[in-house]
Amino acid sequence: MDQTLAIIKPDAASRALTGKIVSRIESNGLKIIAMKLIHMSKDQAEDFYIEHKERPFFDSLTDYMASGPCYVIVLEGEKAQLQWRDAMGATNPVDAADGTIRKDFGQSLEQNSVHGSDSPSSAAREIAFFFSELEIM
Ligand code: IDP
Ligand code: MG
Repeated sequence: MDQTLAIIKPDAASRALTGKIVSRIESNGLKIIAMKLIHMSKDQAEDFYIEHKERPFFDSLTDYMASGPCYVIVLEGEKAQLQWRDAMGATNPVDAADGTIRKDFGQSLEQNSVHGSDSPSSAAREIAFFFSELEIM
């Protein structure tokens, strides 16, 4: 079994879409093995997205991620990273396939409702960023 980190980003958490997104997770056969509500500081958002530090959208992205509460979730399932990214859809909601979360709920390229790790190594790093071993079932 693989694990991945999902985030219900501030735009979705603030529009009361958490239940709908959790329902998509569960109907895709992914299992929630840890979940908590957090409000990242700007510093924490910058650390989390460090791979994008040189990108022009870094400052705006990290402001947004620190703008309100979000849910961080550990998912378990076969090929969890791929499966969850399929359910999320393309980064830009305009390009996301029908039936994906970003297509249905995303508000813009930046405020695209959900995050998912893009590889086993990023999943390991991102899960350890938010959770201790004790917090994961
Ligand atoms: P991903 O979330 O689909 O893996 P990444 O390229 O890793 O996409 O970008 C991380 C996040 O940064 C995106 O989910 C989105 O919120 C934001 N983002 C990516 N590209 C842009 C952009 O060109 N303008 C504004 N925000 C962006
Ligand atoms: Mg990414």
